[in-house]
Amino acid sequence: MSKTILISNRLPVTVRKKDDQITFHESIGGLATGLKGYQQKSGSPWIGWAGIADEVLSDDDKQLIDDKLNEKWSCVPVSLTKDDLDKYYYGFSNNTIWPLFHYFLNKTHYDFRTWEAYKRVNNKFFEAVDRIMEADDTVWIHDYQLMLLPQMIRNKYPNAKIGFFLHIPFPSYELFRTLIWREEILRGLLGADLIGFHTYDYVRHFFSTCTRLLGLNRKIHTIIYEDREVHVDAFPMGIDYDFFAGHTTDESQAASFKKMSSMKTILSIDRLDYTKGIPEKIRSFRRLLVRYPQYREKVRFNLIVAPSRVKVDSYKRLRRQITELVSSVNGTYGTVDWMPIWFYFQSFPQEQLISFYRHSDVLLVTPLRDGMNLVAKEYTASRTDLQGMLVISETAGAARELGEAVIVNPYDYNAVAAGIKTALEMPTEEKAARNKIMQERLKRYNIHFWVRTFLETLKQVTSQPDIIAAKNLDQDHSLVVNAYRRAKKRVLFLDYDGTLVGFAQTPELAKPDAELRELLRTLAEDPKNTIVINSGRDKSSLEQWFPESNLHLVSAHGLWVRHPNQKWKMTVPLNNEWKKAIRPILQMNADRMPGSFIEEKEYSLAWHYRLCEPDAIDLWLPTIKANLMNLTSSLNLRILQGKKVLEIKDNRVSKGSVTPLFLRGKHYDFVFGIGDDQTDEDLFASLPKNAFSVKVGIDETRAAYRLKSWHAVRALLRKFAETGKELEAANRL
Ligand code: GDG
Repeated sequence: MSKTILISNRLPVTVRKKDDQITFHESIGGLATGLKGYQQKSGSPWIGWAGIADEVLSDDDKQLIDDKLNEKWSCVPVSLTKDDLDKYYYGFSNNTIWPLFHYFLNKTHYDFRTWEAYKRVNNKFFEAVDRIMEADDTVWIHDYQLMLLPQMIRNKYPNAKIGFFLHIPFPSYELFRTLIWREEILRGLLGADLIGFHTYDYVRHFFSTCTRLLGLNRKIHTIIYEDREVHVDAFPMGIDYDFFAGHTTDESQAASFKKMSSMKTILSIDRLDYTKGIPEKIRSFRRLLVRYPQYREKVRFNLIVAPSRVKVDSYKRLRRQITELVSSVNGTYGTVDWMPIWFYFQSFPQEQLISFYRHSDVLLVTPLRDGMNLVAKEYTASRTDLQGMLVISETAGAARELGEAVIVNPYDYNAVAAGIKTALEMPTEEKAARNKIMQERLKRYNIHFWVRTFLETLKQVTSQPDIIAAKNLDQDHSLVVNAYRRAKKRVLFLDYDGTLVGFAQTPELAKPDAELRELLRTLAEDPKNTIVINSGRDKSSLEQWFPESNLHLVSAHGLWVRHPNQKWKMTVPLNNEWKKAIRPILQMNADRMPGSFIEEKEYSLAWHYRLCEPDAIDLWLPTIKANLMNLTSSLNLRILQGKKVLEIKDNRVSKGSVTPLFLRGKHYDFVFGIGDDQTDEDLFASLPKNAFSVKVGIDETRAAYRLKSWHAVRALLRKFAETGKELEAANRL
């Protein structure tokens, strides 16, 4: 039976070793808590690091840890060395990706060694997956430490169902593009079938990055990547609502909180991190005391900071900065009876956190950037009395769902101070009304809902029947290879760019490689074969690239033909009068769209817009097309939508218009036509019914068959060549 494998940097269980004693502890954090419930129920294996460096452990320790984690928690530990942790975790993950994705460009460090470690450790995770993976398993990968893993798994398991969820923000394209390894990261992620983010803003940024950086096309919810559709959507992570709402506070704790109840209390709980805006929060609190002095001696601020990455210098500095700010505020405004800020640099047991939630009038969540922020949700859920009010910054993902809270700009101290005042003074009924709406939402979109919808969506997007009728030849070449073997007289029409070679950035780079030359030579030398290179390229490129005299060349989408040992011949007489009317229109658009240009071919005008801003194209293309339609309707012209190109061409010239020249009176018993873009549809349409028409890629087609990429085309052509050689050898015997 197929299983679902969970993968994250940390396991939900943390291992510690003290005085040679190995102990096991529950990991803290939203992700661990969130997925634990699902894992326990489903028995899914969970792959991750157990929180202890490899060097610290003896072989016996490792065996014990492996066994215990496996038996008791279905966990599979990935062992990481101190060097891995330094470079992959503290280095690339936390010094490059974390700051950049949280918009801290000036804290983003680049180091090739950490990038190498990131690749290496992602591969370690892959090896761990590989050990337990079966072909039809589902994997759910979590977070920014493992962004290369989806593609690594895809390479070995092309049919695996792969989901990826990013727990931190996905930044705007303008930020993301500054990353040195932007393309590798993006392609790593695109190995998944489903990519989930907390909010639609992140989804939008991801789409915009894929279209701009990789020139990919998108549909409403999907990105077309190579031969697959990658589904991208928002899945805001929820909390275990019933746990927080149903939790009973123990009496002794309630009593100690009552002691501070003579005062209004403001609570803040963050991990020590510069993204959380802790110094800014303290300054905002100081602003409250300055602007609204009536609150002096009337309010107590419980500032809880959970230690994190404490060995990192910048975190040490942040801690110092917080301590200094706290003592400055306390020193300036404190009195004999009153200390404004109570600073706790420690982690609390969860029950105690809930007590804090229940006894605080205001929760102040003001990160400068935060993927979601579960603390905000936990607080709101814990307030079963419907009292208390959340003040949250608009740059936390959770603000998108908690619109009834007081929403502030965390950089604006006056606004935050005013927000705290609003929350403190909000009438009881209003608080109740707002909290009720938020609680209803949190109750519904809880953690179970999150897990369920993500996994159901993954199942749905990976089990969609092939929407395109064409039969896929990738798994099984035998049908076409057998027909090739049986045939006595064959013709093969081969498109060039995107079919025989991959797409190259510049036309010069697209010239055939040695393997392709050899392959075509072998095929063309077979006396049973007629090999036609049917391309949109100009005559001189084809001539230069294919000097072999036994290939038939068709250039300019069928305008010119050159048979072996003959001269180029024009297939239709051209009249280019129409260009005078169309060119100015295209020129006007080209002038208005930076990055676009016009290419004039003998029989067509092509407007290329590959480098244009995709939003501008989405906006203008329909209008431009409609205008051109009007103009061309009375002429013998056709508008062709290619890949990032709009071509207006003489209707009599097409890749299909040349096939009769080859087929007429020839009685081929094997007709094969292959191509990857819109212009090849004319070829497919012109072939006889029993022909093998093959589309390369996943776009809609009238072809009968399909191959996924130019690599697959090469593989098939190699089989043709081998078959030919086998037949020849058999004949010689
Ligand atoms: C990432 C994203 C996103 C905190 N202090 C203690 C403690 N906690 C618990 C809270 C909460 C969790 O840790 C913190 O969750 P957050 O969402 O606030 O932040 P992160 O875990 O840093 O990180 C974030 C999240 O992933 C989920 O996708 O929301 O944006 O950065 O559950 O209650 N728990 C205990 N003691 C503490 O002192 N026991």
